[in-house]
Amino acid sequence: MKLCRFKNKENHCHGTRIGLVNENSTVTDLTAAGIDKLTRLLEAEDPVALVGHLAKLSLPCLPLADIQLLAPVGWHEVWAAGVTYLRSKTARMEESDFSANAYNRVYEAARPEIFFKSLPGKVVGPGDAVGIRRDAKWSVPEPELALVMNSRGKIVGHTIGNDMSSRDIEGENLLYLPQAKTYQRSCAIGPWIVLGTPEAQAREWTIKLNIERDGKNVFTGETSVGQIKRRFEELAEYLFRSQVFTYGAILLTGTGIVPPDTFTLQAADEIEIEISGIGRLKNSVTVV
Ligand code: DO4
Ligand code: MG
Repeated sequence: MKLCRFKNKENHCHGTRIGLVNENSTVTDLTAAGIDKLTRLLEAEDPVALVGHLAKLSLPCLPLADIQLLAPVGWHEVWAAGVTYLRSKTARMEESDFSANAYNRVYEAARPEIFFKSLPGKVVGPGDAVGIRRDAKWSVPEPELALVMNSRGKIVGHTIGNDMSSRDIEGENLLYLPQAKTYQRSCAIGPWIVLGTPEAQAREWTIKLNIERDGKNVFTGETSVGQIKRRFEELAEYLFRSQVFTYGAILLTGTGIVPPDTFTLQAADEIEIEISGIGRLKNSVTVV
């Protein structure tokens, strides 16, 4: 079951709506049944059963082509786990002058690396532009599986996240991590939330990254969710320790795809992230 936030392309006066994406490329408008926020579904005792019930009602249905998908982030703060893949650990150890050991230690430690990524209102949705910092020389996308948790810390769904990063700024000094990670347009999420997939099944999914420049492919990479070192519930449990998320939270689970060191994003590049059990998140690149 795929849940989205959308706007009707034709009629903007209806504002943001919540939808169920169907197999035949249509969207059932759940807002017509009084669902005006994603949290109304994600906070339910059994979101899959509730959406299943709503799907049987006679509700308006629109072609996907006629709507604009928005980031499926209501009032959720976005956080990110790091160094959860061996690939991320080794790339970061190489790029960093004197903090290399910190990555090694956190990869092995009981406590994961978790950092704040974005306020909900600042997340970029499908089709919108992600940003590269104008003071960075080495910028990359980080294609990541995102866990969607309700206010009780329960993982209720999955979506795709792009944890945009300035590698030269992080590599210069680990204390610059918030500047390398959190800036205007540094986080994209979408295209929708897939409900109710057990972890064992999500671990079978593959993640692919494609980057195009002037219509030509300049990077392709692939990894598997199964290579994430930590269990999803372990990450969720650490995020919710001594924290309250009134509307739930989204947690990016780390990257396992790192382009070669000679690669940096440029304005007008097109990034496509595909996760096999979810779909595709596409964004262009702009300098911020
Ligand atoms: O340690 C810095 C950030 C790590 C990260 O974002 C990742 O591994 O995906
Ligand atoms: Mg990351």
